[in-house]
Amino acid sequence: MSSITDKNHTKVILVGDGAVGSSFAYAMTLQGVANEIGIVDVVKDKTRGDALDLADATPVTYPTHIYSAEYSDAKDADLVVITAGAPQKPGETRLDLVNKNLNILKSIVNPIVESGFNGIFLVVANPVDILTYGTWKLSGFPKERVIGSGTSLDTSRLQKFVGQELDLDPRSVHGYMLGEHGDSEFAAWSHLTVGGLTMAELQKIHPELTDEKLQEINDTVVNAAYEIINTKGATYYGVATAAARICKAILKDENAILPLSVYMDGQYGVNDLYISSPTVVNRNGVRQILEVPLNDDEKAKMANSAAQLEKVARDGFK
Ligand code: 6V0
Repeated sequence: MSSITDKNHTKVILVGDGAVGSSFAYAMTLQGVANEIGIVDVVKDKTRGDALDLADATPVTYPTHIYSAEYSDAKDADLVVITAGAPQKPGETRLDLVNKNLNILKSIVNPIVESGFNGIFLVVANPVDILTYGTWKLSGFPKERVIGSGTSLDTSRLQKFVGQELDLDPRSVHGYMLGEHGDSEFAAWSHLTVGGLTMAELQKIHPELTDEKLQEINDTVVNAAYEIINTKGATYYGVATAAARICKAILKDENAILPLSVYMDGQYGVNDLYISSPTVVNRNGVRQILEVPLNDDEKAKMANSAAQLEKVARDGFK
């Protein structure tokens, strides 16, 4: 596929200026990821206020043009990031959100495509795997240019908890949460490494890392969102920073490997679904899905995750 654009100027349209969207715009501004950020939301006063407020940060961060935008502004954007949607309520699973957010998605993707947009969609709104599939279907874009944030946040949480357990920098923990971004996701322990050591090798020198402890870490990651939602009502800083990381990998043409929700075409035995896998991303979107060799237990978990998503996708888009 040819490069979407050769220009150095990078432009992002953010749709959804709620807790996640505004935190994402802030993370982008602090890191100078894009030259231009246009913000769209049904609540216009919020986008105008946030654009002014965020622009006040740019003299001490990076020169970034931030403004309240319309869908038509997407026509020459490199990336459209979708964080619009109803947030998860206490007691509600991510999959419960599907019908609410499906209608919102339609009202966004259609005018974006009509604008002449020819870049990459990054979907963050939940249930992210389903809404990414929906964005791919509604847009008619190639699968390489429709990506979901998937288990990026969950993988950060896995790194954080393993790092805490070993008293190590979480960035030195290399491993992934795979599957659905939701209740059926799982830590792929069989290929997690720290300093080149596999989990089996780590367990020899850290006897406290029992199999029960690993299960506990897995469950803590899976339930992390619920714990935060039960305290402050929503989660946003973690996911916003993960989304900014993905945008940076794309806009700076990094060829970085990130755990993303991508279209499966037989990988892991999964077909015609979006689900998370380590993926090489660059300025053209998905360069390559890296299919991690899973052990039997992990294969069963991936199949279960796919089955959960398939059920919802059938009701929603298929
Ligand atoms: P929020 O604070 O209610 O913000 C949602 C925003 O969307 C509001 O500003 C709305 O006005 C706006 N909106 C609603 N409908 C439309 C529309 N049709 N067009 C334009 N804008 C619209 O929610 P919050 O920011 O907390 O969450 C946003 C989404 O992110 C939800 O779906 C969450 O479930 C999801 N999250 C995804 C995570 C991930 O890891 N992928 C993590 C946390 C939250």
